[in-house]
Amino acid sequence: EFLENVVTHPSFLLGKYDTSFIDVTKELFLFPKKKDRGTKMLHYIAATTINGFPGLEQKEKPHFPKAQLPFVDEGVTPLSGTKQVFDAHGARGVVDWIQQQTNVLLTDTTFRDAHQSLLATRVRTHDLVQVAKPTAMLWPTLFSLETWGGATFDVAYRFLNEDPWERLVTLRQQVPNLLFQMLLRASNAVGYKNYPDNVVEAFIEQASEAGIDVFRIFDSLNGVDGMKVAIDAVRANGKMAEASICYTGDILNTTRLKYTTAYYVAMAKQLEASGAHILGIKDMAGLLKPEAAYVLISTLKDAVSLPIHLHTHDTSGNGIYTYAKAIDAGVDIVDVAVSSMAGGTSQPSANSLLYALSGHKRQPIANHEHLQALSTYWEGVRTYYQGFDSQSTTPDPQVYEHEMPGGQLSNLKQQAKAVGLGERFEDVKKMYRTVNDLFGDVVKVTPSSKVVGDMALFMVQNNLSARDIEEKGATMDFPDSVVAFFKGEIGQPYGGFPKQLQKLILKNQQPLTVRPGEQYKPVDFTKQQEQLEAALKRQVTMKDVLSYILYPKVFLDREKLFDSFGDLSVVDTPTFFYGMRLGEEIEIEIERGKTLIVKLVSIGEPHESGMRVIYFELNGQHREVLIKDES
Ligand code: 3PY
Ligand code: ZN
Repeated sequence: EFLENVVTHPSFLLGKYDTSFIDVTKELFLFPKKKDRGTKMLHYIAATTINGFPGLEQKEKPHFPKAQLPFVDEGVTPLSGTKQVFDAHGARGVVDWIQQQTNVLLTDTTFRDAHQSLLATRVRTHDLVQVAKPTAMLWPTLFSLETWGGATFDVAYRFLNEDPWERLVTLRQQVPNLLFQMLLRASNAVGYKNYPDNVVEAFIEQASEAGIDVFRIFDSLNGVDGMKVAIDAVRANGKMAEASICYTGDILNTTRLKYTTAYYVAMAKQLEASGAHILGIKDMAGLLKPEAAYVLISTLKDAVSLPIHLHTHDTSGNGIYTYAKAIDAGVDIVDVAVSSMAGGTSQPSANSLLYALSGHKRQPIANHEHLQALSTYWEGVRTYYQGFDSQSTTPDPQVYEHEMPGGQLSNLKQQAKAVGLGERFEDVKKMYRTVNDLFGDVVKVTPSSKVVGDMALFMVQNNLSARDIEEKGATMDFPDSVVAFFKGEIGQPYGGFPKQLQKLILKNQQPLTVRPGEQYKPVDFTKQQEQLEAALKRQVTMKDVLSYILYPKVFLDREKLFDSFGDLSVVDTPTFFYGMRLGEEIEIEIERGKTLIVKLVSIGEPHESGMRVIYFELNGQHREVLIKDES
């Protein structure tokens, strides 16, 4: 692909040239357009060293001890697991298999929800892929690994310069024995708004092909209609539909009568009738208290014949207790994370649960030492992400009042800071609940939780009370997400919208009364593909097209970054976030057996234009990179 250049030119090779040669031989100046991989990487490292990483305050690279990977023999294949049951007997076979187990089964969320809830979803494929095979080897008794979905999809493109599809395919290659599970927001797919049904269907098809076996499907307002489209598509692809109920409120609180046990039972029956293989209980904020868990799970076990999979967050500190009661009530599967990535706004600790159930007839089957080895690795990895770590690891029983989902708690804190309300976060949390009550007590999970969060910030920022909204709302401009919500664009809340408030917010706009997907025209994929190919000047895959439909700007921005810096998946995480220290030497294995040795030799003073020269050695060769100092 190198164009003809001076040293390869025939006249040059024959020694037939004088100075006029340069004037007449224009092709001498056609240098290769694309920088090579090493040069692109040096540009990235230089830019990050000088200008830092977006969202990280600290620029100077700290000294991180290298995370210790558990030793596993590369030549040994992991023990067979649920994936083999699925491949041999299909979804129905897995359901039967679950129902034959005495011991409670576990799903490990470390690869998805744990870091979404603790580390702002920033964990990179680089750190996941190394521990994927060890996890498969050391924890073959898992029901599933949650590896994908939720916020990981857009964060990969938006902040990590990664392709989430590639992540999935790469992980799948390392884990032959476990079911891969993802979180799918029903009609919102992995986005924040409703999409046409054919987008949701195509997304499920592609995710199935890339390696997902179990789809945990939920709707942010517990709307079964919107979930049905996704359930049907999952079944059509021969995969497992874990249709989920989002748990909110408190079934044992006799003063809150909207979300009762009867409400959850009715929804569970609808989901069973809609073709679910597994019933998920998605307690996204960790509101399910232990006694309530016992009542809910035992009632649901009687009401439906599906296996039940419980998901909670340990925000209150009561997670293990809730699981113990749910296990006594017969829950089939619970979600946990390895200890160093558990607790706080994340899932309860697998390691702790294993100890807690010593002597219990349903104690999960796993090996303490193996879980500890995995936890040790993650303890090391977690330090790399300290700049994103919410460090919300102490129990926050206040969650029972504010009801904010685990993934949102740290996120909203950042958002509050960004609009100058960092000092008033306590007010924001209280306001979150006020907004919930004002909106008629709604299910709060992505994206409905974002609506409530946006409204809470809006009210705290403008010093508004619920009463102010009711009295003066007619003349106010509300946040876009709030208007869209009251228009019915993410669905109809259970019990409907508060009518007065809806009028105040929508002014003269007419709300939808049907499922949003019903009024959308199907997307023309061929047209989208042509558009995208024209914009990128390359061939694209259906996966690219879907990402572009879900996140047009984010997808195109990432493509630009990729053009400038190339594939950064091989760069270690401390270097990815902080660049290099002066004099530091690192190794980058760009492919198996091919390693670049990079040394940062010196950093030149800025020129008047703000440009600086960064001097590297790359495999012993002197290299200079010119970077604009943005500080
Ligand atoms: C998501 O939708 O990303 C969630 O984790 C909701 O709890
Ligand atoms: Zn969760």
